[in-house]
Amino acid sequence: MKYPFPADFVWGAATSSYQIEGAVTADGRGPSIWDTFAATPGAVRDGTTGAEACDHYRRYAVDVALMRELGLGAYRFSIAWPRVVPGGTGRVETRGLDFYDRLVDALLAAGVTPWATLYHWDLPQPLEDRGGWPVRGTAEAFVPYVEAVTRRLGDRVKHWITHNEPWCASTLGYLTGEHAPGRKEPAAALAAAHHLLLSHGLAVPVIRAHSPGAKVGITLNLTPATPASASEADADAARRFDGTFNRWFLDPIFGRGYPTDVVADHAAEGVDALAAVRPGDLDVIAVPADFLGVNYYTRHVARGPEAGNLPRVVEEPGPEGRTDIGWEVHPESLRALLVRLAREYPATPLFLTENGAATHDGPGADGRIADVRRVRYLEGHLMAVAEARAQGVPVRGYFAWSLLDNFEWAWGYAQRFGLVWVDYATQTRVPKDSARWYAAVIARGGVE
Ligand code: IFM
Repeated sequence: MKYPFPADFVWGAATSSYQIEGAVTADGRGPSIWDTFAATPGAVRDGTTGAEACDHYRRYAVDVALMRELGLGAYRFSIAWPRVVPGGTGRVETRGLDFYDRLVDALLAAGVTPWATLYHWDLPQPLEDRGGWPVRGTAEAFVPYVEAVTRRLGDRVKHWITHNEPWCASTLGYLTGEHAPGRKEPAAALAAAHHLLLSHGLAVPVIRAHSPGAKVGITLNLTPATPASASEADADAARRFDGTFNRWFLDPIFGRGYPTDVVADHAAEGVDALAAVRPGDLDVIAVPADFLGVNYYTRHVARGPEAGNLPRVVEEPGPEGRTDIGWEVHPESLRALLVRLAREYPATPLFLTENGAATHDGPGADGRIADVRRVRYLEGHLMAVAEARAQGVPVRGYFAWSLLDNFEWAWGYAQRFGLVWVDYATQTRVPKDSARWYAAVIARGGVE
């Protein structure tokens, strides 16, 4: 085999609560910011919501059976805060916890290790009504929610991820307004990022207290920035993008505080990027974690400002093309990213907690789904992981995004990332060719 992986390598697939569960009013679940946002005209491109999604809340046993069939070693899912604490703070809804209890037991019975993410963007709406992530109280409210979940599941779930992609939750949610709650407030976005990180730091000891021996980490979406040319302006644009996308989250987690160059960029625009930071916060955020989760999809090519504009991301043709969501396919940037992480933030095991491609391929006349481009994408990126490992990078696992086609946020159902096709009208699941291919990779323990 050309690209072998060790026997203890974790082979998984990932999903998130709002994207697959549906059943948004079942068993006492409260509203989340995504229920509100998706119901806002124009917020989601195809006008859909996650109200039904893949109906996983009711069909989880079918989905766990699929995981077993594919030979997955692990399944990364997220827990919906509004199912567990519908009001954001206060009363715990036992029926919400019961669902995750059933799911975890089904996974364990199927030989699939559960990896639970505690926040994948579905903030209880009552907390947004009180200010959302830009308000410190939201970080504080995260702690009792985490305690309720880990008290209930911590005996069986031994892999915990506090947050998924705090860059998206803060920047898309509060700066560009493309995601819930759809606010466009630069200062609020910076405060949101800080409180997301603070809540991570506050949650880690709570998880450890209720889940003895657990491995705890956070997942960042890391997007390498390549300068469009050798010019100084393009190099500086790449530095800025790297600073805001990657280092703004990596550096405080690894105990280095917020990157001073990015703080200075903000100051030059009259913004105090550290306004929400209180004494002691950085120590809380820097709590040692057991691993770093890396979500990688693409790179950005950065070009310097033109006529007073800010630096921007430009589209390069890219030798390997783009997926149907428009993201450049660039596995080499994944290899380089992993090598860089091991060099600049050493001694932390890494897990690819998401990687995948959006392609529209659906069933042919024979019912088969020949998603050739997804297979090529996954193969190229797994080869990049193997190469990074051969260079000494401690990548210990890989989770394909996603197990199922699902609600792709502001795109609605118009983008399909699944290994498994979902017919939303009938809720039928059909494994695509990529699912069969991935099952073979898992069975062999590598890519040929
Ligand atoms: O669907 C999302 C997921 O929720 C977070 N990471 C990126 C995926 C594809 O956009």
